[in-house]
Parts: sequence; C-alpha cells; structure tokens
Amino acid sequence: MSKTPIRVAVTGAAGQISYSLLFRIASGAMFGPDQPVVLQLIEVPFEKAMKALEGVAMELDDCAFPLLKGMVLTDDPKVGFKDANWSLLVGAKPRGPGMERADLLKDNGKIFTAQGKIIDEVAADNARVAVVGNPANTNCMIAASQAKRLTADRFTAMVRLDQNRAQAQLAKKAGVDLTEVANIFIYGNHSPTMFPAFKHATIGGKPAVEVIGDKDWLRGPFCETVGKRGAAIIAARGLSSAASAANALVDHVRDLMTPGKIHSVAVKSEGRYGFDANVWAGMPVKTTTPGSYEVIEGYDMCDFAKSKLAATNQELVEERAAVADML
Ligand code: NAX
Repeated sequence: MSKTPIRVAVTGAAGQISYSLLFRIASGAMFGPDQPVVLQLIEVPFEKAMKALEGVAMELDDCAFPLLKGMVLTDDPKVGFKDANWSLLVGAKPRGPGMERADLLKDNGKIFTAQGKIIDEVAADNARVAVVGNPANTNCMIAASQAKRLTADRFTAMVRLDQNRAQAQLAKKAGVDLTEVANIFIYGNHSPTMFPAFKHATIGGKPAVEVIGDKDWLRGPFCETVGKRGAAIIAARGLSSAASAANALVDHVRDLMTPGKIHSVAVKSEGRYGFDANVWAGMPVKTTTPGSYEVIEGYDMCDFAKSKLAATNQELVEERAAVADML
C-alpha cells in the first residue's frame, strides 16, 4: 500500500531557490524514493509572481514525477499552510540598495510574524518548519514566538549551506575526497559571523587540525571563506546562491527525517554553548525520531572558539533587540 503523501508548503515558490528546490522535493530527494508528496506553493499576491508560479507548476507537471500527488498554488497563507507537515519558509524581502539591516529585520519580521501565527493555526499536528529567508535565524525566532500550539523545537533555521561549504573547503585544502571530512559543525548566525568549529572536525578519522597542519589558515582564510561565500557567489554570478541553497535545504530536512543523523541546525539555544537562551543559533544536533532531534552538547571550545561564539551571539542578541516589539 502506498504511503500517505507528506504535505510540503513552500513560500517564495516562484523565486530562485525554489526553482531548484521544488523539483528535488518532487523527485524524492527530500523524503525518499517511496514517499509521495503534495506541494503547497505560496507566493505574494501580485500578478507577476502568481503568473511565474503557474509557469513553475507547468514545468513540474511536465516532469511527470510519480511521487508528486498534487499541487496547490496560492497567495493566501491560510490555504498554503493548511495541514502542512513541513513548511519551508524560503520567501523573504531582499535587502534593497541603501537599506539598513534594522529595516530589513523589521520588514521581514512582519512577514514571519504573520506566517508563524498562521502555521500555528492551520498546519498539521506534526508540523515542522524550516526557515531559509534571511535573516534566517531571527526570522525563525519571530515565527516561533507566535506559536501557541507548536513548541519551539518545531522551528529550525538553515545553516546547512555553511556546513556544506566548510566541508568542501576542508576537503579541498587537504586534497582528499569530500566524504573523508566529518564532524564540521556551524555555530551561531547564518551570516559572516557564524563559526565553523574546525577543532572537532575529522579528515579520514584524524583531527582536521593535524591533517591540515596550518592553524593560521583554519583560523583566518578558512573561517573567512566560509563566512563570506555568499558574497563571493554574488560577485561571481551576479545572483545569490540558489542551487546550493536548495540542495542544503534538501539535506537539512532529509537529515531531520533520518534518525541517527548528526548535522548543523539553527535551533532555540536554551543557553547552550553560551548563547543567549532565546536566540536561534546553529549547533550540532542528532536526529532522534523523524522530525525530532537532540542538541549534542559538550564539545569543548578553546579561547579562539569562545571569542567567535561570543561575536556571533552578540549579533543574534542585537537582531533580537531590533525586533523586540514583535515577539
Ligand atoms: P528570490 O528573490 O529569487 O525569491 C524570493 C521569492 O519570495 C519571490 O518570488 C517573492 O515574491 C517571494 N516572497 C517574498 N515575500 C513572500 C511572502 N511573504 N510569502 C510568500 N512569498 C514571498 O530569492 P531567493 O534567491 O529564492 O532567496 C530567498 C531567500 O533565501 C532570501 O531571503 C535569501 O537571502 C535567502 N537565502 C538564505 C540562505 C541560507 O543559507 N539560509 C542561503 C541562500 C539565500 O541567500
């Protein structure tokens, strides 16, 4: 007997990231090769966006994906999030020229306040939320703050792109296959302040610090390359990361649905690793049952790591203060 479809709501469904993401979900990359899905695609109420969304839906039809059991196209979040098992919050207002970060936080805050409330009202009982739209950690905190029914652990933000970037950079530097690199986790904000904690990473089962043998590179160019990779891609491509972001979201959700997986996720810190208790910060988690996880605690931090964690925490605390009236 075939499984009940998973309902996946996606905001920003006519945007760049979704143009890579939706086809991967429908092909089975996110929930597995025998798991049917229904895509609930949400866009802004403008003709141009809804027309573009229709085009994307036509292409999804034209792929004849056996697992895609239905699509909902809507500009009404109450329809889009109805009974959703997963809500992928990709859509957000981009930072315009000359726009202050505080204004961006506030404008996006309004979007995520509304969406958090509606998801809490209409999504499925087992609802899970993954936030990609920037500033992702703070948007996730805002959405979670609106929920009365769904607990805070249901709301996660994506730092997996940063983890994947860090893994690739370590493999390149060591001249080994990517699969040799393990246990590289991202702490803090999805922004240039985030910290890829290289001390605990391994390459071929040995400490990455020993294999690489260049602490200055790890502390300097490595952290900087990972932190500023998004800007480097914009400079090269003229557009922000899209396919790699979609791929990271596939990894984020798939690993949260796969018991035993250990990976970086931004979650409510509850004071772990010295973060302010109420911010959403990247840290290592282990998936326990599909959709649930426990934070892996106890990785020791040297003074350098502590100073990096303090800086990224400071940024998260400032972002929280900028939207305090919305929480
Ligand atoms: P696009 O501008 O191509 O697409 C965004 C789409 O969202 C647009 O179609 C827009 O109409 C829609 N949208 C805006 N507000 C909405 C709302 N309230 N409800 C529904 N739809 C809405 O951006 P794209 O390149 O797809 O990036 C999307 C977001 O991901 C941006 O905020 C971006 O900064 C963020 N990113 C986050 C990353 C991460 O690792 N967390 C990495 C990649 C990316 O930069």
